[in-house]
Amino acid sequence: MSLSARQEETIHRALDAFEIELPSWAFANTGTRFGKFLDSSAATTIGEKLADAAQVNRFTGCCPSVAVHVLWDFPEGLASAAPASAAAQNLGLRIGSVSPNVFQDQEYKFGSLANPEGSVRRKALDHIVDSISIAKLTGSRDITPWFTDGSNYPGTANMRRHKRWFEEGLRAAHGALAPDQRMLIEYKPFEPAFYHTDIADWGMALQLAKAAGSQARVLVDTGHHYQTQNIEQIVAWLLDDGMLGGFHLNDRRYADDDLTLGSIDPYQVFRIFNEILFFEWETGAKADIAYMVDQSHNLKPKIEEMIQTVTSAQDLFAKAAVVDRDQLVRHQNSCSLIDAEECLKSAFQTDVRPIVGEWRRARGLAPHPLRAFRESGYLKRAIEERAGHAQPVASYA
Ligand code: RM4
Ligand code: MN
Ligand code: MN
Repeated sequence: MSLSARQEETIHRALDAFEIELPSWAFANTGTRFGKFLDSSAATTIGEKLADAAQVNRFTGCCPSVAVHVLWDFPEGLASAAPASAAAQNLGLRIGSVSPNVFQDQEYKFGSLANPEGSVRRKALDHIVDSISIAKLTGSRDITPWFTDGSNYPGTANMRRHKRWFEEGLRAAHGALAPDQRMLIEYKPFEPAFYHTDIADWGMALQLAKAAGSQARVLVDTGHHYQTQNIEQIVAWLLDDGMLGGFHLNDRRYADDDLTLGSIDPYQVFRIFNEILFFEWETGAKADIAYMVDQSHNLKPKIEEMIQTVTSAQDLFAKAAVVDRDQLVRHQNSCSLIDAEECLKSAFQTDVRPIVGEWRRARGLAPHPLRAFRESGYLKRAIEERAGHAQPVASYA
């Protein structure tokens, strides 16, 4: 399919409106539960993580914010907020979503908001409320709690009581939000709880979001689904109910592998973006969605993997933007199955890279961000400056 001037214009407009938030933890040495391989250019401090994120933004032009994890990035809690914001600002960035951490401390061995011990439930709630205060100081709109609560063996936990503790805890946390803040509730089918997880799927997250209050939404981490699950249908339903808050973008071959977005199944990512753009076309309203990356770059060079991620997301978003909506709806209405499917597929098969390159040029960016980053010499300088202090920092695994 060759592109008309109108389609090119559509791609430009879609990319103008497409911002992606980078995760601070993707620039640090992360790994699997079997260990971490050190990368001598990896960031260890929040300052270094922000500097690396700024490189991604510099070459892609679409990543103005960085998601943070309170315990990993703000060791001094509230006191870390102002310096981190200032550091971000100096780099042309801002601090984005704030993730509380109620899964790492020893007290959380048997859960956080659903711990049978009242004092631990209280501690978890206090930490989430503190995280909301941090988010107020950093000017962050979204709080993104993720919970490991659940159980590992049948008979060891009262699932109904856990559910009620979650309703109670999330409602209390919601009470601390400023009027313009949101709480995005993430779900995950398993790990580290392997028998039952309290917030295991989108239905549970949706129900809890509704119980928590009017500023709560669901966060869809693309890796947190069983194989063959129809993620775009979940997205379509949440959009229709006004309950889709945002994404943690990544890819997976099995589950929660935190691989590079689109590396295993780019058609899946395209279908998700297609549902969002279809919704926007039909309603005439922009979906209020935070697009965040959540990946663990344990083998690839971290900044390069992030540039690869962001440019893949832009390509797939651009492909979704060129779906001929009028034609697709006509085919759907007349049940012309082959024509409808071919209409969708021809957009996916379109080579949008020249137009995405044009979009970059028009904004003063290099047409090939990865190449331009490699030519900048930043990585070499980072390795020299950081040599000797590369170490695994607190993060997953
Ligand atoms: C979880 C989930 C959360 C992330 C943690 C570290 O699997 O994806 O978003 O914060 O990992
Ligand atoms: Mn996630
Ligand atoms: Mn995950």
